[in-house]
Amino acid sequence: MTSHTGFAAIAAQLDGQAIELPSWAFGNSGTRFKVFGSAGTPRSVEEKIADAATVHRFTGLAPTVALHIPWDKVDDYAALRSYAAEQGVALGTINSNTFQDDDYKFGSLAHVDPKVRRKAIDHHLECIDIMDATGSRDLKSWLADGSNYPGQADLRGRQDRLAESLSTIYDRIGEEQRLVLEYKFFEPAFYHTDVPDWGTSYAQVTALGERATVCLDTGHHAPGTNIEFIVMQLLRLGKLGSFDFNSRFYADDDLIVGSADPFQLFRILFEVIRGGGFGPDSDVAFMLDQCHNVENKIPGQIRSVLNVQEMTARALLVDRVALDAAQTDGDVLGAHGILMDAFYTDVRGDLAAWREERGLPADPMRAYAESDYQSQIEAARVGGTQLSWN
Ligand code: PSV
Ligand code: MN
Ligand code: MN
Repeated sequence: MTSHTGFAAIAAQLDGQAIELPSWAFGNSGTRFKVFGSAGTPRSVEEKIADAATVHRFTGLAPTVALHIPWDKVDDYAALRSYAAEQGVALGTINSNTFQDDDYKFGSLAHVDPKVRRKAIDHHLECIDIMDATGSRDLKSWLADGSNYPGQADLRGRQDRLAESLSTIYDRIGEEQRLVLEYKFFEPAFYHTDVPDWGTSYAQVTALGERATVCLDTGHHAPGTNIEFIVMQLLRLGKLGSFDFNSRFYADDDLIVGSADPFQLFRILFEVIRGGGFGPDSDVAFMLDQCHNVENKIPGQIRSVLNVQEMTARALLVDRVALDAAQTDGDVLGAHGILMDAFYTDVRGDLAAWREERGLPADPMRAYAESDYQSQIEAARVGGTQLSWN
C-alpha cells in the first residue's frame, strides 16, 4: 500500500485516541431466538477485563473498559480497579441497569409509584459509590421507561417524575464526575419512550447542570436520521458527553461499528473533529456498545476499534481550508469532492506503519489470530458458567 503525504501531517493527532470497550461485549449474546455459546467466553468480571486488556495490547486503542451494574457486580471494586491496572487498563464508565427487574415492568425513574422510583434512584446512587471506588468519571443511564399503548400512561407526568428523579441522582454526582443520559427511540417500549431522542435528553440534562450531558448511541435513531447533524448540534451546545458506537442495518443491531455504513461513521467523525470533540482538549468519551452474537468477541472488538481509528484518520485528512473556500464560493461539487477525497483515501498502509513505529503489531487482526491467546482461553475457561450479555 502506498503512503499518502497527507497522513504524515495528521499522524500525531492519532496518538492518545482512546475507545472504551464494553465489558458485556465479551460475554455470550444473541437474539430472542438463541444465544450461541462460544469457547473461551469469560466466567467472571476479571476474565472480561483480561479480554478487554488483550484488545488494548494488540491495538493500543482501548485503555478503559466500561462496567454494567449489576452484570459486573463484585464485592471489592477497589480490588477490581487494581486488577484492571495490573492488566494494563483502567475501569471506565459505570452503566446503570433499571431494565431487568420485575419491579421495573412499568418503568424506573419515571414510574408512577414512588417506591419503584426510589429503588431506581438508589440503584444509581449505588453506581456512584462504585464510581468512587473505581475512579470512574461517568455514570451512564439508559432507561427502558415507556409505554406500549396510547392512553396507557400520562406522558407529561412521566417526564416530570423523570426530571425529579434525575435531579436527586445528580445531587450526588461528584465534582469530577458526570451523569450521561442516553436516548433511544424505541424498544423495549413500542408506543412511547420517556427519553426517545437527543432533544429530550438535552432538555433533561440541561435542567440538571454542567456535569450532565447526552450519550449518543449510533444505533438508537430512526432509519434515515442524519446522525452527524445531531453530533454537530450537541457539540455546538456543549452537551455531547459520549458515544456508544455500533452499527445497524435495521434497528438497535449492535453490530461492529463501521461495518454497516463506513461512510456514516466517517461523516460522524468529521463533525466530531470539526466541532472540537476530538483530541486532548475534548472530554467526549468514545465508547463501543456492541454484541458479538456469531463472531469471536476479541477479534470483533479489535476490528471495531480499528474501524474507528481508520475513519478518524480519514476524517482528519479532510482539507478543511479548501473545503471552507469551496463552501464559501458556493462550489457545491468542489466542496463535496474535497470531503469524498478524504473518505476514499486508503490509510491502512499508513496506519500499519504508524503502529509499528509505536511497538504495536502492524496488523492487529492477524497478530491476534497468530497469537495463542484464543487457544489459551478456550483451554483454560472450561467449567464454571460462561457469562451472557446479561
Ligand atoms: C440500550 O439499548 C443500550 O444501548 C444501553 O446502552 C444499554 O446499557 C446497553 O444497550 C446494553 O447493551
Ligand atoms: Mn447504548
Ligand atoms: Mn442499544
